[in-house]
Amino acid sequence: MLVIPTYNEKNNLRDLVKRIRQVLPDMPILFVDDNSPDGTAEEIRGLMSADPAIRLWVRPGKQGLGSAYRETFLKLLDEPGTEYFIAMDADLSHPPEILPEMVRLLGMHPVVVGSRYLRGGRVENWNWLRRLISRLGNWYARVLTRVPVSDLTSGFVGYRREALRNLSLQDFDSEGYAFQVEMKHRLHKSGANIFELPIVFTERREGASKFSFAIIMEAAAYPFKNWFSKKN
Ligand SMILES: Nc1nc2c(ncn2[C@@H]2O[C@H](COP(=O)(O)OP(=O)(O)O)[C@@H](O)[C@H]2O)c(=O)[nH]1
Ligand SMILES: [Mg+2]
Repeated sequence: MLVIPTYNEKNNLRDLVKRIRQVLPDMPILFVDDNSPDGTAEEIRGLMSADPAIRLWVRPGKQGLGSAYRETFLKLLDEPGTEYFIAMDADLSHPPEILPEMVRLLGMHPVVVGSRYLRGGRVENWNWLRRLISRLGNWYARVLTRVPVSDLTSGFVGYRREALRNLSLQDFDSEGYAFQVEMKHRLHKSGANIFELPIVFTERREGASKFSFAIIMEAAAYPFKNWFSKKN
């Protein structure tokens, strides 16, 4: 199952679903929308009328990406059936064309990360400052957490059900990029092997990024807090 959180993504959805359906015609897709003011949920309901494998959960208001994933995974773990969950962004930054390969790899690995910083991966349409922040952030998070993954802030991640079940998701406390780092860190500590697959990440053309100074600060604090609490 694909799990796609949305906040004001109305203009990306048609293309997103079209590109997913070209490679995975029947894969269930769950959108988790935080009651976007731009009418994202309405747009999704329109797509659902033509595609019975699309589902939508609407939450009452914007509560953050980490909270969207935590709440959704906790609910999905109570529903039997689905073998794996693939988290991806709605803004077409994560190439849907790689999904069949990710699905294949999830047959062999508990966690598969779409990585920009592996040979063969890259980022398109970011300026030097945005690239530098991401590179430095990843380097710093990797040094402090010691998780051997080249793209710790990636949000394009496939999880086998068993990998998520061991995590105590209700105890997480981060949003934004910090959430992505915390997920990989906790998976690594739980003993899960994390496999990386190179991807070409393309910055969004439609809609606005939720990237902000507060999100950078939170992401900077997570590895530090963690490192500090381990040493003392
Ligand atoms: N449900 C939900 N989705 C969110 C929230 N914040 C961001 N998203 C979604 O998370 C994905 C990544 O967000 P984006 O703004 O592109 O972040 P960036 O790629 O770091 O610039 C997109 O699909 C957003 O619509 C939120 O508070 N709630
Ligand atoms: Mg984005």
